[in-house]
Amino acid sequence: MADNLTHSLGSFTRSISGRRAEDSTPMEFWTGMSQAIVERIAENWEATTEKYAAGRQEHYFSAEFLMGRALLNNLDNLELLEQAKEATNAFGMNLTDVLEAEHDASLGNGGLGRLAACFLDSCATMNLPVRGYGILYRYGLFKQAFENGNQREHPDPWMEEGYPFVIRREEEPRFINFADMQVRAIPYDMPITGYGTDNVNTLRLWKSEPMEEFDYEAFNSQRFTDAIIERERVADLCRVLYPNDTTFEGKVLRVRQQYFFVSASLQDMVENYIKHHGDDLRDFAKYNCIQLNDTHPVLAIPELMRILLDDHGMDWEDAWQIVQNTFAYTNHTVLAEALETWEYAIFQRLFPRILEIVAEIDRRFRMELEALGFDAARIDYMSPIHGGRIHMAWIACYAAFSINGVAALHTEIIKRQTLKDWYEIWPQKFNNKTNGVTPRRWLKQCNPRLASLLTEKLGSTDWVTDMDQLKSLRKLAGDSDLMAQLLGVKADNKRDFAKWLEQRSGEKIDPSAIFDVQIKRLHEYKRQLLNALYILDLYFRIKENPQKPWPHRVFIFGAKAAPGYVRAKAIIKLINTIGELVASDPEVSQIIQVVFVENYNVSPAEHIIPAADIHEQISTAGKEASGTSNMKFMMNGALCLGTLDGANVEIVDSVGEENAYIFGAKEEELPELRRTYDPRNLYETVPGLKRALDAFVDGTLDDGGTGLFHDLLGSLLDSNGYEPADVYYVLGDFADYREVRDRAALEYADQIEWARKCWINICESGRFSADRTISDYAEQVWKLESQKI
Ligand code: B1H
Repeated sequence: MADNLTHSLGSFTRSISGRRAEDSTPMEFWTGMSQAIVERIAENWEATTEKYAAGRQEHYFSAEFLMGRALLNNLDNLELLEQAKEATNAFGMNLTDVLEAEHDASLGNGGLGRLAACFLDSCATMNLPVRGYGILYRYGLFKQAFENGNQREHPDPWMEEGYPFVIRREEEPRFINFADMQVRAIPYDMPITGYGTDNVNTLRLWKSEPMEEFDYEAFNSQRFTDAIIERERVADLCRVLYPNDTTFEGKVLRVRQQYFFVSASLQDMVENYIKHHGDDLRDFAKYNCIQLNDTHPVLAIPELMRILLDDHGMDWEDAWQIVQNTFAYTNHTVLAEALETWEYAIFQRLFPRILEIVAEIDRRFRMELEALGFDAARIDYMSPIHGGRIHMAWIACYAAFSINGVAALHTEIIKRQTLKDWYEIWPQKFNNKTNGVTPRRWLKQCNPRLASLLTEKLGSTDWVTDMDQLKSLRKLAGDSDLMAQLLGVKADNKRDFAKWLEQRSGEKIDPSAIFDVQIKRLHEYKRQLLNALYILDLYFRIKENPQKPWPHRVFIFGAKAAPGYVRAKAIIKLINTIGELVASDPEVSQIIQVVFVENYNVSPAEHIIPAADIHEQISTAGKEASGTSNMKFMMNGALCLGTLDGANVEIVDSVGEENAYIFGAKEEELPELRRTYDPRNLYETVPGLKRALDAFVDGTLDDGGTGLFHDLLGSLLDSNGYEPADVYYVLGDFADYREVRDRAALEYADQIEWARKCWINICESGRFSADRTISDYAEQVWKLESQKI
């Protein structure tokens, strides 16, 4: 067998480099190995597709799939890791270097896109007939570079050097009609292997192309350049992923992207249905279900209506019934700025027929509510079209048979507030599906040392697909030798991370210090600013009393800010400037360090998370729908320093409050606290706060004369015409945060006791495996059974 992979690696690599394998680059080896993998799975992939085609299938519609790297995941799933090491070694290459050559497929912004990727992994692993549908963006999420502590964005042409894990299906094009253009949608299929199964599922990503390779008429009539420009207009559609996380941007190109991919995907589904069940579409919902990943694919609702009405001559009632039995909708945020509403005029211009259908949906909805006796104002507010805009979430709530939030607290908030009006009418539609993460990528692959320890203790690797088994190990927390082993694993991971960081950026960190990590998109509600304020205050406290036995700590950040989000960018600059202040101080820098990992992404996360001691989950209570890195950290034995928000609530419920560090105002307390909230008073009275905040503007921290730090300070202390002071309650939670964070750092000194807490977190993490989430969706929403090939 080993010979086999070595043989195919050699020949694929030679065919790519045109040189002896020995003289090929790590990138060429990566390509060669990846092609060898696709070749190996081809038969099972086709067999899986065929097996699923005639039965009931679920279709995960998402504008984002944040896949990260594919090769290690595939090698691990196919149990080829050892052979791959031997094969690369046979050519004088090292597998790690080959794996590190791979670009991340960053076709997503953050949690929502990564969740979709984890879900695909679980579906394949559980042999569920689920297929992902999305967009093949030519440029993924921008690459971040720091210049002078400021974020700069660079394009991410992630597949320009070739990407063997998508297969172009030239022969299966779909045609998409906009009022002002027609485009061809070409599917690119990515194989999704599962762990310990032969099934290979599919992620289908659409690319837009001109209707004809070439407009000969234009060419001949000397409008050659016009023809080229038209080609580019079509290619623009899939050019780039919008880099916003939880913020809606009403750009025409974005809604085009949305319609483009849902129309192509639905055409696929309908054709497959007809092929297997004939052209009477009334049983469509018996065989098909669609999960809408937030509102981005909600245009699928009127588009399926259009297909049924116009292309298949169905009447409205029959079509609407199918639609209502097909769609399920997941809400991912309660932030007002995320709510997708489109200008009426944009729909009119791009797809008038879809607008007509939405208008009819709106008309019928209003009639239904009138019949229920609702008053005019409430009906208007709830209607899909009002105020000159189309409200995507309202369409989803009306059409979907299932509406779910992504953590228990979040689901309660949408029922009570965000979607309360719909909950009152259709309580039976609402359900919770707490998020999860795949233990393959986020434990087995990224933390092989811990994985071996768990396998040793459980006597088999079965836990990899049955994470609840870890619970049985909880009782071993009293075993001090085991705790010492766990500490050894963490220490090794921390050394690995320190090495990785030094190679990547030249920064040297002390692996014996506490690694305290906050990695996530930069947003005010996530409160990286609260973290930064703590560090700044700590800096002053150390200066005051340098002889005190301060615990040594490395504060690690990773975060991208949306390019247009000025305040988020100011926070990045602030953290980097605090980092410089600390680094340039000979005393303080012996005790603490600040590291901002540039270009944070899936693969850096795989290095950071196994090395973390403490993870910061410090959002303003009620604002973070779930969070998913909290689950990854837990699985890897880091302790949560956090508020009772999102899935933190359920994590603490599982491990017990004594095995986490919880602080801050609770969601239900905040409205009352806010009524009398006076951040200026806190600034004057909370010890140290004035000193830290004054440093923003007194010359201690230099924003290069931009006024950015002054504005940040203003956002905390002053209200303006648009918003009150300190919307996210940063100063309100500061004192409690400081106390709990100080305590965590002190308690770290009792290493065995610390390890017990970490162990309990690991053992309780099964509840947060995406396998649990997906079996809940499959059973309760999708009504889906596994189909093993
Ligand atoms: C989440 C988004 C999101 N919620 C709009 N909402 C976007 C909204 O491009 N857009 O327009 C992109 C992303 N992302 C996140 O979803 C939540 O903030 C997390 O708390 C949650 O864990 C994650 C997965 O459910």
